[in-house]
Amino acid sequence: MSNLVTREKLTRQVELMGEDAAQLIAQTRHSKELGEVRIKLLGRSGSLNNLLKEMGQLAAEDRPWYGELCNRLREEVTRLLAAQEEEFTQREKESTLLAEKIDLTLPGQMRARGSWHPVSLAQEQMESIFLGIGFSIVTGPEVETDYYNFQAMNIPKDHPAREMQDTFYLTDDLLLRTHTSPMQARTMERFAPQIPLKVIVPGKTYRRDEDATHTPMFHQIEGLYVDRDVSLAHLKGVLLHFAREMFGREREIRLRPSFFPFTEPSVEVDISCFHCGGTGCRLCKQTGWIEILGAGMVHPHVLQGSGYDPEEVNGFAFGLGIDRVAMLKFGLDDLRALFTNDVRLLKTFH
Ligand code: 2NL
Repeated sequence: MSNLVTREKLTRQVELMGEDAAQLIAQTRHSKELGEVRIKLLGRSGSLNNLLKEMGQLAAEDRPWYGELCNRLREEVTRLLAAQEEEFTQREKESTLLAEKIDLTLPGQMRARGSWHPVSLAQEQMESIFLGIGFSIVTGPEVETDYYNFQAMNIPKDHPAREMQDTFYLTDDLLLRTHTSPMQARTMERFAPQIPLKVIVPGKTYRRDEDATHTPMFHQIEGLYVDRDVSLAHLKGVLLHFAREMFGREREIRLRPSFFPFTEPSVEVDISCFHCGGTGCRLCKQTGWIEILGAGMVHPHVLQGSGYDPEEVNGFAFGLGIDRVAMLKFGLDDLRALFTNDVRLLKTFH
C-alpha cells in the first residue's frame, strides 16, 4: 500500500524544484550562464538526480509513480532551457543586425559620367548614314608619304595646290596628311580592278592654318565610289540623301562649279539653310545656302595611278569637314572650342 504522506511530500519537493529551476533559468543573462544552470539542474550531481536518489527509499509500488513525476519535471525543465536558449539566439541575431545596419537612404558615391565629343557625335552620325547606303568604312595612317598625299591625288611637286595644303613635314618625304584622300588611294590600289568600290574614310587631317574657322588639326570624311558608268547624278543623289539624313527631311542641295586637282568636273555643294529653311538668316549669311562639302568625278589620272582603267570605270568622290558640320549642328561659332579640351563644352552634350 502506498504511503500518501510520502507521495504528498515528494510531489511538493518536485514542484519546489520546478519552481526553483524556472527562476534560475529566467535569471540567466546569456547562453554561457544558461549552460551552467543546465548542469546544476540536469547534470550528474544536479538537482534532478538528487531527487531521483529518493527512489531507493520508496516502496516498490511508489517507484513507477515517482519515476513518472521526475520525468515530467525533466521534460518541463528541458523545455524551459530550450525556450531560454532560443531567446538568447534571437537576441543575438537582433543585435548583430542592429550592429550591421546600413542606411540605404544615404546618397551613393556619384560617378562622373562621360559624354561624346561633338566631333565624335557628328562623325558617328555620318558614318551610319553612309553605312546605311552600302559604303564601308576604312581608316589609315595620319603620317603619309608625299606620294599618297599629293602625287596620287594628281598634285605633282610644284603644283600650286600644295600651297593651300601646306602641312607639317617629318622628312622631305613624310608628312602629316592634309586630307583623308591618301587612304582612298591606298584602298583603290588594294582593290583595283574590282568594282564596285564604295568607301568612306573618316579621320584626322592637318594643315598649317589657324583662325576661328581653321585649326592645324581637323577632321575630314571623304567618300569614294568607283564603278562602271557612274554619273554626277549618282553623286547628287547620294549627297541629297546625306543632307536630308543629317540636316532634315526638307533640305535641298545645290551644286556649283569648282576646282580640285583630283576631280573633273569638280563641284562645291551647298545645302539649304537648316536654320531659316532658305529664306536667309545670320547662319547662312542671308544667302539661304550653307557650303558644306566639295566633290566631283574622280580625275582619270587618279584612277589610273591607283590601278583602275579610266576607259573602263569611273567614279565620284566627295569630302567634308566633320568639325564644321559639328559646329553648324551644335551652334558653335569658334572651331577652336572643339579642341581646347574645356570639359564644360562636353557637359553641354550629356
Ligand atoms: C573638300 C573637298 C574633296 C575629294 C575630296 C577625292 C578622293 C579621291 C579621288 C578624288 Cl580618291 N577625290 N576626294 C574630291 C573632291 C573634294 O574634298 O572641300 N573637303 C573638305
